[in-house]
Amino acid sequence: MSYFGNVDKIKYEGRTSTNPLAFKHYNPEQVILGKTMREHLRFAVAYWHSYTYNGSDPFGAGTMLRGYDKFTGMDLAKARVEANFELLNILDADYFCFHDRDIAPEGATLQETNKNLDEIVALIQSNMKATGKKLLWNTANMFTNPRFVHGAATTSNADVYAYAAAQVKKALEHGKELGGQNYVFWGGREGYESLLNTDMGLELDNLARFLHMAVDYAKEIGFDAQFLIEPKPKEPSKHQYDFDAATSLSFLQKYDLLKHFKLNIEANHATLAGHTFEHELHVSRINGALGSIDANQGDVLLGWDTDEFPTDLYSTTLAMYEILQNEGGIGRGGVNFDAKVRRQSFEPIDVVYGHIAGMDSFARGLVVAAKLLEDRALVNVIDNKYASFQSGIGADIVAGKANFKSLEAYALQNNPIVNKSGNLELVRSIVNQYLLNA
Ligand code: XUL
Ligand code: CO
Repeated sequence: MSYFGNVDKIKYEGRTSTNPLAFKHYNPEQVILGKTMREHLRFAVAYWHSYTYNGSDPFGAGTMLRGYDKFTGMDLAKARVEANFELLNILDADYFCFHDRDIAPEGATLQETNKNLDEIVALIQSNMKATGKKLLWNTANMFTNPRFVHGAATTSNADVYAYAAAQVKKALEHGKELGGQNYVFWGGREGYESLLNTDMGLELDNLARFLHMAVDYAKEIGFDAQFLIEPKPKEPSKHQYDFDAATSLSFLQKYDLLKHFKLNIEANHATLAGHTFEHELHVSRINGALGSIDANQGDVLLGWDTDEFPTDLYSTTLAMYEILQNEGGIGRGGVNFDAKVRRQSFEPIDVVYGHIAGMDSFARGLVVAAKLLEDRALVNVIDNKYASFQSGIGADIVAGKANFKSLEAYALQNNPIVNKSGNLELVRSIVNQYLLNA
């Protein structure tokens, strides 16, 4: 059975190709700065947007036409597994990601839900063995079911807290079984609507206790995945506790969790927080916490999480510029397409086009970013701008040899102060030149 119209594996045909079912820039085995594109990018398909999303929005019903829609329950879940491995093969993508509730339906009890999950995880595992495809990360959906109305690890109801813990325990066991590279926490309902009825201190303490329990249990069962927090400022919560990278890092530091967690940075979450994608990647990187990325893009005209496939080359270039400068690059993380086709792109082939667009955009970003680094095009500009810290009083400051008295003595005799231009317009035109020519 084919769910994507018997499409052959997508191949690289180069930038002059007009074949819509070919890569123009993603050439998996091409070596850039000592690693293949495949190794740099570690592309992953998101189960939820690719197979379970039906195109509905707050004003209208689902529009997606999918060959497995004729099934329900466990039959539907099994058909989606088949669709997943078919799409991974078509895209030549090595990884996928899922929430527990994406892959198997909830039953009437937790026991039944877990039984459903176990069965699908076993099916996924046999497909992974047969195809060599890998799990980039899994996570627990603790936001869709009404029981999470007040949150999961930050709920006001201890019974829900216990349920959430049971859910994550199971997810960690499945992550281990499937050899997951990472395990993600995105706190969809971990936030608040109004402080008038919220005990924020208790909620944050409980969230930290929850994460410590997850770390302890993973250790106990020998699941050595990298734990990741995915920051997002709002939606569905009005205020989410993992607002952005800096907020998440300060939470992790306060609760002594920094050594166990890195961040999964999503482009559209960055922009919702009033930052650029590269800002969030940069904050993570300089704090040694850049773990993985959710690759998508928002719409400047809309204020919500539109999760579009990334096609903005400026953004993918600056994202790859950060990733290439990260120690070990993307490491055991990857480029996960947390992206969905538009409601009007309802044919199965649109999911393929969306991924090709995203993969080519990141591949192009990788090439341009590598060239910018190789030529030190921006590094030289920055070195020049901060040259005053290379010698004299600046070198003393950096070496920790200065104090207020020595700085005052210097300032009193240093007249006039001369600043250098930041040359921002020149810098921007250099980036454009590389985007067009690299
Ligand atoms: C929601 C979002 C999630 C996480 C995983 O905005 O990005 O899908 O990536 O829970
Ligand atoms: Co995401």
